[in-house]
Amino acid sequence: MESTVKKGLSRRTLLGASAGGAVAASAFGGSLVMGPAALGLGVTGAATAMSGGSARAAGADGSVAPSQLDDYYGFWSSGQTGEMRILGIPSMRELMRVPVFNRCSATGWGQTNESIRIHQRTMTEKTKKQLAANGKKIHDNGDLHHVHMSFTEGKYDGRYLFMNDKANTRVARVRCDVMKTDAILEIPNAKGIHGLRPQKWPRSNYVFCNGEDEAPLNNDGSTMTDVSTYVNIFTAVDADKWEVAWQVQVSGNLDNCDADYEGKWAFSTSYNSEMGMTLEEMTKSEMDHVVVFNIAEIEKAIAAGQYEEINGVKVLDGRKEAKSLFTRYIPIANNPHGCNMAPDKKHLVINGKLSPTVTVLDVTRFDALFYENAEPRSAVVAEPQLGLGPLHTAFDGRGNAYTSLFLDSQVVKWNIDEAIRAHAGEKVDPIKDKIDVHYQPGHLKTVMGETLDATSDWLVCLCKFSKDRFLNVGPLKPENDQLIDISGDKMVLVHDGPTFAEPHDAIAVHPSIMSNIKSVWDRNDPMWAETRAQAEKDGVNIDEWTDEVVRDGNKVRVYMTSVAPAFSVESFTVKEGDEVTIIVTNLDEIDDLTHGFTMGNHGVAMEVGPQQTSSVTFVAATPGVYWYYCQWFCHALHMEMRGRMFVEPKEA
Ligand code: CUK
Ligand code: CUA
Ligand code: CA
Repeated sequence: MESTVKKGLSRRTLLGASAGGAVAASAFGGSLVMGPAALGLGVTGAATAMSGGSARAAGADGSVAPSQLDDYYGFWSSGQTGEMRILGIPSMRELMRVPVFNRCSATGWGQTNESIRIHQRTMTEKTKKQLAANGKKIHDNGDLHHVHMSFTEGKYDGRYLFMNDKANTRVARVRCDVMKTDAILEIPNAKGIHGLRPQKWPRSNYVFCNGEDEAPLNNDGSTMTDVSTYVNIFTAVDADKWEVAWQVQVSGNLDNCDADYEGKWAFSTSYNSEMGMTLEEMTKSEMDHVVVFNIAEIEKAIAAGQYEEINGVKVLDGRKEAKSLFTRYIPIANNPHGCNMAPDKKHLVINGKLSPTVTVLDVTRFDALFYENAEPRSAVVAEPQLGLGPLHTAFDGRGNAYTSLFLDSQVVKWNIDEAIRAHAGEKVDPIKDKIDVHYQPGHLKTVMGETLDATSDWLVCLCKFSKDRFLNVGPLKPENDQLIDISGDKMVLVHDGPTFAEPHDAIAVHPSIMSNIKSVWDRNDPMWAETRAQAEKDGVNIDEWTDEVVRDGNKVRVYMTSVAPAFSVESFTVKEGDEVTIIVTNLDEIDDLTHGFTMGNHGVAMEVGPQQTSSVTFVAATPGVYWYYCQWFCHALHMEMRGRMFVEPKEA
């Protein structure tokens, strides 16, 4: 096997070969990439091979040999953990965690001055007040459901990743060059940002954000139980400035969203067109709807000043009764969920959830929805019955769709074109295959399946329950992100990947798109621009060896540099109650040489990457000697990379 790898045989061929035997590998040579299905191995065969625990299991489980790189980056949401994760596909190895809305003990995200500034930049006065009442400066939790990359002309462009925080009504942006959060935006007026998607064409000028929860616009307690005062808000965020571009008030709530490949439309599912407040009320109607947003009409009205400014944001009225040109409402079977635009540029799939169907809409018919007396369901071109609990749909590069069936614990593969022909009366069965997954799947993702680069390689299915699939770790079990080979006619399950609470969604991106990713920070990075400005005021050059303690009333700023295995400052003295800021610049410029700064017994720790500046502020506690140390193992003398803070009594 080792030698075949060296001959340039792709791992995928090996995967097929491992199931069919080494002979098959040599028979097919290094020239073709073939999935297990193409080699005549069905679902049952793969299951047997794995449960049999044969010697081939390692090869068949999607694993990648030590030192070999994965074929794709996977960007994972983490749900209530509030971070973004990077996994390798197909190995499903977790490569990195990027803190976004959460407080990170390792990197100091949510504690360093640089990260707190990013958190606070767009925070509303109301939120500041609410946080202060709880003795906090920032929200350090989040519920991150959806991660999406920025687009240029329908394809991922490797600039940014965008994501939502359902818990605290925020959205965030991660820079792909350093994989750090660089902007967080609290969205006014809306409540509970859930669905989030970037504009695909001509580029991601907007990030579309769905407000899921209904609440009074002026949510100041003056009206609370009168549901007629509740609103729901759709938001377009300016992806470059990271501020709200405009909002549209809608009828019913908003769940998931997507955008087309022409830059004309955005669309959102609504499960509560009833405006119900109880489960019974929210599921009462036979039909809910999809809202179609007309971007050109909205932009025209904004430019013409036809908006109302509410809490500093331009808001348009797109409710049904307003009869505007901003929106149209397409009736869809009760409580739909996923909203997925196909890479054929034409078809939008709405997933039924309570209905066993998905509804296929032809977006080229959306213009006609705005004609007088238009039939609201005229864009429906198929409604295949797929199974119980359809939640989300992914696409390959061959016109097929893959829909998760939450209640059936299955993924169903179906053909879009055949579904449309069947809807038109032709005798054709669009369902191509079904596979059991373990268990209760939510999102599922193909490689770049939400772009014009959709491939027919892998499918990742994010299951909500793992039950018996892993060693029991107590009442709280991991989720199970399963890797499925979709290169052949039949889907083949190849790997179980346990994940912690609770990735909802993921995308897979080819490494060629990530070519601007850095290993060492640029000294002029904007991340610490304000820290640099303060240093300049203090007359300190943070680009060079520094060892300065600046006293400014009861504020003390300690400037130090780190070069393995030492900090430039071996000790410093402050007084009890002083507000101490530590500014560390890592002068090492070697790949992977990260230092850290931990102040003992003060709950303070931060990452300082190669050529990075990080700073943290805390109040010196009770008098005594406190050791600080580097918490990233950086050198043979890493343990010795430490120093002392002397805290003198106040009246000394
Ligand atoms: S939602 Cu979680 S499974 Cu928040 Cu994308 Cu459908
Ligand atoms: Cu520097 Cu450990
Ligand atoms: Ca409903």
